[in-house]
Amino acid sequence: HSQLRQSADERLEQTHPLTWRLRDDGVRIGLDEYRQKNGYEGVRKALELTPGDVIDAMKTANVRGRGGGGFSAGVKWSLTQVGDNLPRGYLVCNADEMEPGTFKDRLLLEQQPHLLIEGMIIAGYANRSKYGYIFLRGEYVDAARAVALAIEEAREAGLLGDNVAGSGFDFDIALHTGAGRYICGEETALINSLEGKRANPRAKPPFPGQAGAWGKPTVVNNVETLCNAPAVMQHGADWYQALSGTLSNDGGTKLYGVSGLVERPGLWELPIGTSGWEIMQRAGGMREGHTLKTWLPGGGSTGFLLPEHLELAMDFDTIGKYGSRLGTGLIAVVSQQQNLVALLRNLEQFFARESCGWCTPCRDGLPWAAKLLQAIEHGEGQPGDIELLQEHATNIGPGLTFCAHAPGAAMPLESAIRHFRADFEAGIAASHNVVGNNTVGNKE
Ligand code: L3W
Repeated sequence: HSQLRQSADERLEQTHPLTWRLRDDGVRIGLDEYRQKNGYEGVRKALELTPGDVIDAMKTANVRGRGGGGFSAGVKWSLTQVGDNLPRGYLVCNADEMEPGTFKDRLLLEQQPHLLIEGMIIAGYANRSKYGYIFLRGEYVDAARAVALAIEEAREAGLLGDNVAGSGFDFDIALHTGAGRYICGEETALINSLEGKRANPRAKPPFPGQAGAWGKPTVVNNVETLCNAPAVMQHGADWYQALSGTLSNDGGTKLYGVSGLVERPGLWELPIGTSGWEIMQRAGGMREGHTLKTWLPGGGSTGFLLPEHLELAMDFDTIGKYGSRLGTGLIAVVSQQQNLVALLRNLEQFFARESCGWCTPCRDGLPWAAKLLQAIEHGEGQPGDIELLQEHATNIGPGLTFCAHAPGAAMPLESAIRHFRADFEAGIAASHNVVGNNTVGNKE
């Protein structure tokens, strides 16, 4: 039985580098179990290479940022390779997972924190950092406990602290829990928050890799991105890149998920570039009595797509061509039986509430958009409201604010109107079909 189990594990390791060790009961994998299953092999291999070779491997593997940006992790790591002063700066893991409909990093943090720690040691070594921070969403209490325990275990085993695994490289990790604001997930706001300042985003450039925390070069990577580094080191860049086969030019696997009115909402590790349709099969399709109207491919700050777009490869470049973005890769479905305007109003209210208030189009534009949507939702929209919403979507779009918060909020708004204008018109028609004696109800 144990031999069978071992060969099944070996097969899984070849296809599911992020999740193959996870237990059916969801219990956190401790250091011993992690090590029995090839844990920290990636660190061992990385420490035999030069930092430059580690960075080159990440570039060849084409690991793209899994937080939603899709920027090459290898290129990001190479930004810090200037100047002779060591240590060069900081590594920050962005674990402030708060994107609507996104619950992928939580799984890794709660159940396999050593994979993240291993990825951070590799990234820290590549960047010649002495300290790494995990900026964790405050509400993720179980994850905080799991990560804190794993940091302790790694320290006791000599994998963190001075002279990591006898290599002469010093690296330690501090866990920092946030206070519950979405904007802290924006990398420069996160850095400000970490420094003890108000979480306002900073202008870019300079990018954090050039000048980040306390003015030093700082690499900020999402949890899932860092969790890919151990497999790249252990099995090689070409192996990792080939995991996506012919599906995508991007390398590796991706944690994809589905939420909403499907049979089995959940999370699956699949080759990057898997189609939305294939992912929906894992979720068992729409729940009985529901048909798919539209879907968001990767969180609330992506654009709505149509059912026929489920055929597309879920990778950064493909989804980007259809007026949306891959984002976090966690699909949120909307059924024909749901009210799209109400759903959008809910999203925009969230974005309005979470604006840091620094840029006027974001601070004032988002609440205004949410208010217009609320009126339309209740059949109280005025003629011209749709055009006003479209204008808002343009005014909060890319390049007009310091950070991607408002442009992210513009994406579902703009795409919903583009695809489903009639839904919005219905909310306006009702209030203007009041006839002479205040009788509401021209339903034609
Ligand atoms: C050096 C350049 N570095 C870009 C770096 C940049 C960042 C990364 C991605 O937001 C989106 C956002 C959310 N030299 C560089 C460079 N970089 N050009 O690359 O940059 P960017 O500008 O694409 O975006 P961003 O500000 O990091 C990422 C969206 O993700 N989102 C939110 C997700 C939230 C979570 C969560 O809660 N965990 O993941 C989902 O789609 O709206 O549009 O590091 O410095 N020339």
